[in-house]
Amino acid sequence: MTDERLAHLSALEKKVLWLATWTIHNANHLRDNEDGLKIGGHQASSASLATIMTALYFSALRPQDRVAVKPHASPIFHAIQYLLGHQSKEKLADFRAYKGAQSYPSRTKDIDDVDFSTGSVGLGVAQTLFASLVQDYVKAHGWAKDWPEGRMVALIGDAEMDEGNIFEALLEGWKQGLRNCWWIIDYNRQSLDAVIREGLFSRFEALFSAFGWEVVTLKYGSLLEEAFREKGGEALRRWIDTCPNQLYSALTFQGGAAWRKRLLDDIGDQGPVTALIERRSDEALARLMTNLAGHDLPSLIAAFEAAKAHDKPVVFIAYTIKGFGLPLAGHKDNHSGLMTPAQMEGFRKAMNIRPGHEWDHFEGLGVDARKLQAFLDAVPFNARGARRLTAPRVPVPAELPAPKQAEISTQQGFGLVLNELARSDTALAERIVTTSPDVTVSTNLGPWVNRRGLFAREAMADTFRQERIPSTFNWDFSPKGQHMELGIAEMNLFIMLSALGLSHSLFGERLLPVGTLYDPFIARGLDALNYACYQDARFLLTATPAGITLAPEGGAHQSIATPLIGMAQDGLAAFEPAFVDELSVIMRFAFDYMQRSGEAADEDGSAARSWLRDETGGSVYLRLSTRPLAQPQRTMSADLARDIIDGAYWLREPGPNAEIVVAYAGAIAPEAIAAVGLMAEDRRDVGLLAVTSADRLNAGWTAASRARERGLVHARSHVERLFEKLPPHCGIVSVLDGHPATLAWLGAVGGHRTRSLGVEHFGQTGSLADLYRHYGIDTQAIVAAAETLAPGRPIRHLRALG
Ligand SMILES: Cc1ncc(C[n+]2csc(CCOP(=O)(O)OP(=O)(O)O)c2C)c(N)n1
Ligand SMILES: [Mg+2]
Repeated sequence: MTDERLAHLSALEKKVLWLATWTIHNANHLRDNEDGLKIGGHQASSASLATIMTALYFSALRPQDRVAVKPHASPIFHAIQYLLGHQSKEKLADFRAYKGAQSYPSRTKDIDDVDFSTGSVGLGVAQTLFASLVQDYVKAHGWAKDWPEGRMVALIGDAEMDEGNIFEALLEGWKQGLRNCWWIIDYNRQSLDAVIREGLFSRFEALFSAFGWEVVTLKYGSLLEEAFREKGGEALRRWIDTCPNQLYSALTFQGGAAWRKRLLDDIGDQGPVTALIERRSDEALARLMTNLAGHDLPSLIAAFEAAKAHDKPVVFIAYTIKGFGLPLAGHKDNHSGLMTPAQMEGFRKAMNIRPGHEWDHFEGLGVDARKLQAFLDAVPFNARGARRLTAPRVPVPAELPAPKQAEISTQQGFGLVLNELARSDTALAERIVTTSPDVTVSTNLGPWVNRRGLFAREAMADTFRQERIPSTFNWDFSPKGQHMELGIAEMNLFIMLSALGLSHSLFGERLLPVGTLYDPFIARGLDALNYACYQDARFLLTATPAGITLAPEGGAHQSIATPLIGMAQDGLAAFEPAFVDELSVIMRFAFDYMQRSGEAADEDGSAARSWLRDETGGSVYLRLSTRPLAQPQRTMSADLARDIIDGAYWLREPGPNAEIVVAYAGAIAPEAIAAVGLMAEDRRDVGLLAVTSADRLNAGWTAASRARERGLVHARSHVERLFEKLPPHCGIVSVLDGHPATLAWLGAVGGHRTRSLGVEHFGQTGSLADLYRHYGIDTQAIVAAAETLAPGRPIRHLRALG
């Protein structure tokens, strides 16, 4: 590296640290008097990564490389993007404020080309690994020809390595032959609360080596390396190597005089070591002792260049100091530490920044601004400007096949629809990629996989098939396969979906990911699901089987809360169809919805029909069942299809004097239908509402309500239109195999008394009839609820049922 290049990089390192520190200080200062809330976490934590990120962004990275930045290093990231022209001064000045630069890098909320959102520690790390696998998938299918193969890079806090999902990902990465992935551990030996355990690095080394990663330990900077070569240097190295983390941190905080005293006390020999120490001023000694490789540009750049020679995954264990370059450096409480105004003034002076010039690009650097700008203009990473890609939409046919069986479950229906797609020769089928954590066959993906094969970069034949042993499933792996089989780790499933579902944006190639798992195990990967939605990844999640309907499986496999998750999870439209013609309509919608990227309408369009933000698109969650149901004999009309997507339709329209409406969702349909039949003689004009999406029905209602409150008096949502003609005295009994709160709000739409049936307590084994009875969601319970809600003459069949 030339001296000039190094000088430019050192200047940028300083500038980045200044800008980040100022951003945080400024934000604190602005809001000091407002709410007294101070920003902890960012200052020391950011400083720890300033050098590494300078070396990466201004030297090592290329446009095709993608990075997940440790959450608390977001000010450094924003500062770098500011210098590269992708972040505005206004957004930096509004850091953490309304619509300002985000506290943690956000793909959806920040304007500065964030590759992966971070915030919930551990998830961004794993995201880079799965993104590498997706890149391999895309390349192996012969796509992304114009976009070079990139490296997926994670900047990781050392305490972040405690998150279990990272280890789940490591194992999966090893199985799938991970390449092109760099993880850089910011080994500052500090977490949020404390100084971390001794010797953690050697565990990391062993662990990563075991999974086939190259381990690069970056411990000493070039100053230290030089000092070790002096006389007495070996003794100094030995002292550092055995120095406990706590002590190193404390001395770093205390500075040069403290280093001198401690070193002389411990290893002073009146000979070479003492001379080595005494040759240096306090300041120089402090600089030497904190010259860890993570703060040494030449060491970092050399290490990154060396690692570029191959595509093996590499972990860099980079020794750093939390708060490096700031007065907080090393203090164990510095996570929430903030520089005082006096300290900030000192820092400003040291950085030569004049008041009023805090945001100037080259203020105080003492280098030729034009040359530095020329250097910035030539930064390889920025050669293509912002790097967010797009991909055209894959056409979705007007209809997907609907299985015609007289009796069938939604889970079987799902398998059959995909099987029909697998047989077809359409762009849609080509772009679908399925994935499942060891429940491929048991969630009915088998037929699809039989036709489309499993993905692996290297072909691997199914030995059973080669040996001519009969088996229903063909388990051949090839680079053309379209199913990514995962081990049983739901976290991995969701992060994989997140990576697949961002392929259009990361690699410029649209994939339509379909992931399957058992419904209750959504909870196991819930934060990763939330993460995937937060960064706007697009996928179809099929969760099956669900609820107590899988009766003999017992409470450990029965989901209760998932319908509420479906309603509450932003970015995820949840459906729970009962019949497979509904499912086929919903799957068609899903493949289209996953590809939409329009602006959200402002909830002021008087033409809005559903009041849903459908233009923006999103991911879709299907809650399915293994319970075979007799299918309605009907042809799918456009109106019915639209109602199914909007969330509900009348399976039996209530009459003008309706006393009762039964609203059901999902596999409990036969009980609801039977109940309505039994009541028909004793209650007037009974209605039966099929709810296909409590989520969308509810969202439309709240949006229309908001619109009315803003003066759009004619705003009406789908559910309001459905209930328009219900007389005020009509009662509503809602029922589903899930938490009753899912549909309990229906009564609030038009002010109708409501009784909501569902499952509130852990399930258990038994027959379907046993369990529906026990939890009060069977026909008898529905009729009993209706009778209580709409008093009148006794419902004769109720007694017959009892
Ligand atoms: C899942 C999750 N749990 C807890 C937190 C709160 N948190 C933020 S950073 C952090 C630890 C910071 O330590 P480290 O990763 O070593 O980074 P450093 O502060 O040293 O830069 C914690 C516990 C979080 N962001 N995400
Ligand atoms: Mg740390």
